[in-house]
Amino acid sequence: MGKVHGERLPRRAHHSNLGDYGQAVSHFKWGDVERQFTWYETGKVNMAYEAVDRHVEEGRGDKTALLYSDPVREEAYSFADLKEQSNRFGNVLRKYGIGKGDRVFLFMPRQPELYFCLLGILKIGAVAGPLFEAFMETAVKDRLEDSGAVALVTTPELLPRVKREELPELRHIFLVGGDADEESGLHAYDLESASVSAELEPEWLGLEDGLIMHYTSGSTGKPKGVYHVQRAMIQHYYTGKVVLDLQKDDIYWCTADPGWVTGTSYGIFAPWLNGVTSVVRGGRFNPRDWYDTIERCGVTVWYSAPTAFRMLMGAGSESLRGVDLSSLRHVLSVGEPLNPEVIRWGDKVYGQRIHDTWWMTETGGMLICNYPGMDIKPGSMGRPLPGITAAILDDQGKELPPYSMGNLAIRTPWPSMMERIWNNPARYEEYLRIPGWYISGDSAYMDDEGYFWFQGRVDDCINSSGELIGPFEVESKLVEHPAVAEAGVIGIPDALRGEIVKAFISLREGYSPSETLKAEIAAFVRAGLSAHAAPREIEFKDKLPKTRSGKIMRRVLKARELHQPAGDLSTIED
Ligand code: 6R9
Repeated sequence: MGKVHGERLPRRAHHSNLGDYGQAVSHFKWGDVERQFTWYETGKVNMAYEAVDRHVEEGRGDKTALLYSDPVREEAYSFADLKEQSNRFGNVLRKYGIGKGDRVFLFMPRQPELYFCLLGILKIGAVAGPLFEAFMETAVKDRLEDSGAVALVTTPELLPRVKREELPELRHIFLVGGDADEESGLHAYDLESASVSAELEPEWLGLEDGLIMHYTSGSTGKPKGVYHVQRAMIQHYYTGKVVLDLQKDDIYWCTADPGWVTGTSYGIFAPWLNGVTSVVRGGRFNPRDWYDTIERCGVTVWYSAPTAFRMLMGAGSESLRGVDLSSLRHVLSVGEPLNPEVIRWGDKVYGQRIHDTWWMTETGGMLICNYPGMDIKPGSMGRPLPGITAAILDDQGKELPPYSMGNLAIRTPWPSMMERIWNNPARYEEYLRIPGWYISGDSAYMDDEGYFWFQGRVDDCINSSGELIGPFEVESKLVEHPAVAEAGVIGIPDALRGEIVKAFISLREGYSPSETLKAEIAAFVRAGLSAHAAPREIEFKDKLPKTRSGKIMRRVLKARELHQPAGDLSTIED
């Protein structure tokens, strides 16, 4: 564990691992990628072994795996360090009888222990469930309850948000940086992991055995537990090579938190399966800090999101003064539409074309991308990964010709496709309602060169700063507030965040509209769910548009808000 070394890598000419796109597509076989893993020899795998132990066994143990920094800590860990720390936590979990298939959740800020623990969970074949640290009580409880998590890793600061008395299945809590209280199932992570062996035989798994769960929002119902299995490693490894263009000496930085799928698939698995050094920056976003991280660590490959790029763009040239970003070789984006304006700005200030990539929590890995060396059309998400077939379908499942807008669909299966929606097989089947295809919920069109262009979500989900927010979850929280009778939640366009949450609220008897009440209601959602789900705008209405069956018509609210035609109103109440 040394200090961060400021070694700068020479800038290299761009070369594409894909070579010629057409050739790569026609010669591609997933089977060739699988040869990379132990599975090919033994029929068994373990993600944590492939991402960490394997490098130690092959003589790369001293190589830096994790370069961590936040405003107070600055640490580096080698692959050998990660192996040891994850073995230790795996042994702690085994000591408490936790093993294959058990769900073990993590609720903590980005810090090295989060990564040790997540890998430790995977080592023993348990299923990891990372939760974003900004989640509040209800959001945490819903997810732990639905998943049936038996253990949680958290910190003393976040522990008060865990409603333990309502979670009978949650038997063990490991506190990072906290004291034990064994009677109530509270274990001190630091003491426990120091007292067990550093050696561990991983649990050997099949490709269909559990790996990780991420909760994602839908337009109705509670968040969905998207369950991924070991085979996802095939896609993580491959996309790390051909899309992230990871090479042996790269210093790679994915800015996403592991509470979102990008922070695990591409913040943990893709770089480490490829044996590459991964940068993790703790703390909050701040332009100077971010540029400083790139310069100090010598980041060569950088994967971030449109909102972050827009915020950096908004920070202006002042934030760039005196910083040297010449280490950057490849810059990528995911999570929301990447504005052509941002791409042009990236060309100018980073000397790099920002490469957009499209995928979802459910797809587990990248599917439609801009590859290094490829002609980029600003505004397009790019072309399907070799091995992936994408198409635009109408609602009956008919393939549409170029330039027709419709449902963006992917031919099933692919390696990192979710294995199920936890506890909800019916919801899983909805994605597969057209035989042979996965229906993404996005609308898009394809041009005559096979590039895909994002148009919007088919459902009511709101994409604010790259985070999908389910309107139903916010509405449910809103109506818990004593003043709120009914609530309808929509996304409205926002220059910085893509979209923001706007709530239309009808008040209960005895309450009257006021700015104070708006602020109070917004704070109520912030405290109950999370800051990003809280409405940034609230409008009080005497009555909300509803269907005759009583469903609030978000579509109508949205059309009125945006001064657009509201479409078919045949089901409206009055
Ligand atoms: C990885 C991730 C998925 C939804 C997806 C789409 C939007 C993702 C995008 C994009 C336009 C891109 N999205 N990438 N929209 N251009 N390059 O973001 O997963 O949080 O599940 O969000 O995000 O609407 O359906 P997730």
